[in-house]
Amino acid sequence: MKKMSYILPALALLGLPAYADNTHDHMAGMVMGATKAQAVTHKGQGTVNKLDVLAGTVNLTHDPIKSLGWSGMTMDFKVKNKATLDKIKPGTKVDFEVTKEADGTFVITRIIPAK
Ligand SMILES: [Cu+2]
Repeated sequence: MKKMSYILPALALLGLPAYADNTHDHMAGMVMGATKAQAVTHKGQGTVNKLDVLAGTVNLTHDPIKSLGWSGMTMDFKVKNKATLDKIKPGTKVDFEVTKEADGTFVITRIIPAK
């Protein structure tokens, strides 16, 4: 049974994605084409479900974001500047801008109540 100890780890390696996104499959292809130096801003619209001003996080249901290839969904974001959450509360419809950080996470750089 010695061979088994080689085969199993090898299979596990093959099955691993290049990086893991534990919440959203639709982000999995996004890293490939991205240029490191450029902070590309993507605009989105959505509705806030909940927020944590102290932690600087917001959960929102966003519409499809074509520039990212995202379909509409509900997800958590970090916000760059917690003060931008001042005018936001659960149920607020928002326009927002999001950029991808060097570590692959998506961070909201601007979020304002939708007109
Ligand atoms: Cu999403």
